[in-house]
Amino acid sequence: MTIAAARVIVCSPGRNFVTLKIETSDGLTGVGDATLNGRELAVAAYLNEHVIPVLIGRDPARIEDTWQYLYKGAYWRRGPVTMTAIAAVDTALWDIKGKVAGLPVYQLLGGRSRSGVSVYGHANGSSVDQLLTSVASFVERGYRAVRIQAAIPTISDIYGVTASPIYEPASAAIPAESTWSTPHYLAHIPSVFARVREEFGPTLRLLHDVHHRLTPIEAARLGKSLEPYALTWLEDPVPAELQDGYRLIRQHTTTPLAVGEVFNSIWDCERLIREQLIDYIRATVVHAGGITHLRRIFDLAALYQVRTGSHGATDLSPVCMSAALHLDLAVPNFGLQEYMPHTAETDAVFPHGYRYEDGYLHPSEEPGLGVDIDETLAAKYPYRPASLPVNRLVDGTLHDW
Ligand code: GCO
Ligand code: MG
Repeated sequence: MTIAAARVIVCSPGRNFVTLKIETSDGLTGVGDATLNGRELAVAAYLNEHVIPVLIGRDPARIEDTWQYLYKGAYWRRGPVTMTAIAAVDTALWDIKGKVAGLPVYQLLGGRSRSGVSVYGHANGSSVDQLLTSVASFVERGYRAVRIQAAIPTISDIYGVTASPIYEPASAAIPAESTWSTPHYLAHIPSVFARVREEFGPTLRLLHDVHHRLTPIEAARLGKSLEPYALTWLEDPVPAELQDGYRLIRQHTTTPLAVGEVFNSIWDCERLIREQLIDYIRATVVHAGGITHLRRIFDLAALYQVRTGSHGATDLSPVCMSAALHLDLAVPNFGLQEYMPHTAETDAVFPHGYRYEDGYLHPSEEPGLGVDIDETLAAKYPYRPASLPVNRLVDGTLHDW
């Protein structure tokens, strides 16, 4: 059996997605997510111009060899565009291998290590009362872990806080601008967690995403001030390139740390893991080289008691979510999976067999990943330019968002 064809499908059923579909000489197909939010067409061009021509005629069973071929062969290693393109190929090949074996992919990864994949949802609100209502709606639906984001008085538009039920970071063709004030944020956020704990008690798992906006000493102070509320994790407290900062934060607080949604390879996190500077690694299939490479990252993390907490925002397609769930179910050191439901349009374009039930996601039991792309439907939703926002301090200085 050989790879007979491969094509890139760019569509926008509510938001942009890039998907790679590989076809074999035996008529099997496999899909991989290649969506890099706000930079979609760069990955599409990388796949079309540099990857697809070398895939044709290769043996689809040789997943590891294909991974090495694309990684080492490019010479220019790592980086989000390259690693997202490699991830798409790798994911599609695992899908095909599952179909050949007649097994869901998690069986090929060693089988089930648990009965379901624990997930967390996103609660937020423009007032604390609105936030509490949002948390309650997750608790009613069975969620045992909820990410808490709240508006900060005096800051009008903060990324990640929205009244809309559908979360969309890439809202405009030209980046939208939000504003930020660290003093106002640090003064407000502990009182938000106090209210949530008061209302929902000590056992609901609470998370919070700082989205890279603090300096290490500010993050240390935040972690300390949140200790009474026993967070499951504080996410991306400082920009991810500044890894020494994590040591400083660690010296001051026992609030657990989660990092890695922007990481592309094991080299981005090996020090954080090896020095036990983090508690959860948030790398995910689509941006970290596919199932093959993410498994390698997770295995390294397991040695250092770092658990997984894969990114799962709506800009990762149902193809990525399907792949992530197979890995989540199989690895020994799974922690928690982010889950934000997609729009009905997206779900229709990507028919999938995973399902949510009572706080858990369950991957499809079909052979392969259990997800596909309806290309006829996808064609009805052409690509629309959409950028991620930028963030400025109140004095106009460009800041991390
Ligand atoms: C999260 C993330 C997302 C990202 C988004 C970027 O924790 O879910 O921070 O909100 O900002 O995926 O494309
Ligand atoms: Mg995040």
